[in-house]
Amino acid sequence: MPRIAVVPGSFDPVTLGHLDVIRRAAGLYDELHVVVVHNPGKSALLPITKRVELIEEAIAEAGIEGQIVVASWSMGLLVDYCTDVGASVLVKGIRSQVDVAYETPMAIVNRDLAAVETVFLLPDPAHAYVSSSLVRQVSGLGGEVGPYVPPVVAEYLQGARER
Ligand code: COD
Repeated sequence: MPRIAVVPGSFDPVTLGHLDVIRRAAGLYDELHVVVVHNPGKSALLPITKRVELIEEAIAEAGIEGQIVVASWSMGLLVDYCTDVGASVLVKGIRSQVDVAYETPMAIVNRDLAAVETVFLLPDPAHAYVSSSLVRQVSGLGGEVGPYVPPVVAEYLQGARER
């Protein structure tokens, strides 16, 4: 049986921190689904279709090896997506105690709901402070986001500012 995992997130936009988690998760599983999920607790910058497109381009640009599917999910519980594609694992990045506090209840509920386990990966220290909200803020105020995001995302945000 192939080992299938899901890396979910808002990815608004995908950052070098996300890409590092995707790269390492792709090395651990036979098939990886990177799934863009709307987080009702956050106000979005990019439409979901654009986030999917940027993730696909960033993965290609970075030459990340492995069988990777990029998708979005808005049909209900994330574990329903997992069940649909035969995934038994969610992979999430943990940067701080704040992430632990946010992710722990969800991990327990997802295991209760559908026997989907959550695997937490610690960040690459080089990107541990990077978040999409930081990128949105820097970009919105006209700053340089190149150190925090894949080149394709930096180009897109620069273009969006000039339009
Ligand atoms: N380094 C390492 N990991 C990182 C970094 C970084 N620099 N930045 C972000 N991450 C990790 C985050 O900790 C998270 O695990 C993941 O990457 C995605 O981050 P974001 O910010 O793009 O996405 P979030 O946190 O807004 O996404 C939250 C989800 C939508 C994934 C979450 O709310 C969820 O799992 N929802 C499920 C909805 C559901 O079914 N609920 C019912 C049962 S719980």
